[in-house]
Amino acid sequence: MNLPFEPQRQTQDYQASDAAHHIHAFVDQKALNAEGPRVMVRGEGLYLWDSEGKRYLDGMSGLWCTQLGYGRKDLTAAAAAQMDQLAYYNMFFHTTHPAVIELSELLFSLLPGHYSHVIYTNSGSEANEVLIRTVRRYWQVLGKPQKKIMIGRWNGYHGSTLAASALGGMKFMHEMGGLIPDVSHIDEPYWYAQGGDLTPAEFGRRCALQLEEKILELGAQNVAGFIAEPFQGAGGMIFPPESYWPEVQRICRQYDVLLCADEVIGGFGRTGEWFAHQYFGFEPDTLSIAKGLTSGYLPMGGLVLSKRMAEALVERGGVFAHGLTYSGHPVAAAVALANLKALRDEGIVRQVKDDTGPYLHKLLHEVFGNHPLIGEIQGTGLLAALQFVEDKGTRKRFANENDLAWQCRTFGFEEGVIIRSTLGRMIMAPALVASRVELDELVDKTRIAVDRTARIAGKL
Ligand code: PXG
Repeated sequence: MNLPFEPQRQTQDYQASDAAHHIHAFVDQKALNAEGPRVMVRGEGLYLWDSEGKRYLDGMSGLWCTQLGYGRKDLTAAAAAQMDQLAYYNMFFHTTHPAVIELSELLFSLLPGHYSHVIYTNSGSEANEVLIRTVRRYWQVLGKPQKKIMIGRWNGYHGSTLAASALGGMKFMHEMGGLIPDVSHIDEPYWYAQGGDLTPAEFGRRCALQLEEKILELGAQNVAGFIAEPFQGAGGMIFPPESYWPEVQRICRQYDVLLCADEVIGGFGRTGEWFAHQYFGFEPDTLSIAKGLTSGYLPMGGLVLSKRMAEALVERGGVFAHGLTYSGHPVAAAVALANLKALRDEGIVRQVKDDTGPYLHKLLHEVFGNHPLIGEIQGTGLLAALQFVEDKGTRKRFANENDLAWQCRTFGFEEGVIIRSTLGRMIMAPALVASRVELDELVDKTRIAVDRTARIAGKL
C-alpha cells in the first residue's frame, strides 16, 4: 500500500468496534454490520482515502456540504485561532462575541438586501425546528395566533428530528416516530415521474395550484407558512418546471402565507448563485441554512429572516423564549467566516456559474445525452441528476429503479467515485472547487458505473 497516512488500526478492528457501538443513518444496521462499513481516514481537495488506501473522487461533497473540499488549512487555522482566543461563549446572558458578529456581517453582505436577521443553530434539522416556532411566534406577534399550520411537500426533506421530518414528506420517516400536529403536505413538482401528458409548464402550474387548494381547504387564516427546497435534494435532485416558483410566490403573497425556502443544500454557491432561490428567481421570507455555511468543517446552521419578520419580532415581540447552548458558537462562526471569505474572495461561486458548472453540464450532455439508460439530465452549476428510464418515449421507469440506482452507486465506489442514488436517479454534487480535470474524472468514472448498470438492466 502506498498511503499518504499511517492507518492506526486494521480495518476489521475499526469495523468490529463500529458495529459494537453505532446505529448508522438510514441503513439496515444488521446488514451493514455483516458487510462492514468503509472506514474513511483522510481527505484532500476532492479526494478521500479509506483505511485500505483506496482513493475516491468525492462526487457528493460529503453530504452536499464540503464546498471548499477537504484539507483547507485556512479553515483549520481559523478554528485553532478562535479556540485559543475564546473557545466558547454564548448569546444568552445579554452577551455576544466578535466571531458571530463578523460572520453575520459577511453573511448579510452576500444575501439579497431584504434579509436582516439570523438565528444560528447546529444543523439544518434544527434550523427547521426553529423555523416552526419562529413563524408561529411571528403570527402571534401580529395578532394572528391561529396561523399555525405549516404546509410542506411529499418527498421533501427538511431533516431527521421529529418536527423537521414532519415538515418533510418522506412517508417512511413519518411511519417511524410519527408526525406533529398542524403540518400538511402537497405533491412535489416531479414532472418526469408524475407529469403524465402535461407539458412541464402546465404540470408546474398544476403543482403550484395544489398549494392554493390546500390553503383554501385549511383556511388561509390558519396557515402560517409553506416550506420547500428550491430544488429537492435528498428526494432525488429534482428541479421544478420554470412555471412553478412564480405561481407559488403569487399564492403565498395572496393568502398571507410565509414562503420558507430550505436552502440547506442549495445555499452557498451550489447552483452558481449564492442561494438557490436566486437561481429560480423568487423571494422567500425565511431561509434555512447549514451544510455549505462551514463547508461541513464544523456543524452550524441557521434561520435567516426577512427584515419585515425581524422588525415585527424585535419591535413588537418582547421576549422570544428560545435559545440553544451552541447558537452562534464562536469556533463554528470563525470557520464559517473563513469559509465564506474563501468562497467570495477566490471567486469560487462565480467560477461555478461561468466556468465549471457549464463545463460539467456540457460534458454530461455529451456523454449521457443519448445514453440508453438515461432519460433526463437535470441540474445547474455543480449539481446534476441522471434519470434512469426503461422507455424514453413514455418515460416509463424501471420497477426496480431503486435497486438499479443503488447498484450504480456501488459500481461507482468500485470505480473510485462517490455518487448518490435515489429512486432511479444518480446525483452528483462535487465540491465547488472542482477543476475541469476533476470533473472529467467524475463524469468518466460515472459513465463506467452507469454503463455497468445499463448492462444489468439489459440496455447495453
Ligand atoms: N434541509 C435539507 C434540504 C436537507 O437536505 C436538512 C434540512 C437537515 O440538515 P441536517 O444538518 O440536520 O442533516 C437537510 C439534510 C442525502 C442527505 O443523502 C441529505 C441530507 C442529510 C443527509 C443525507 O441526500 N440533507
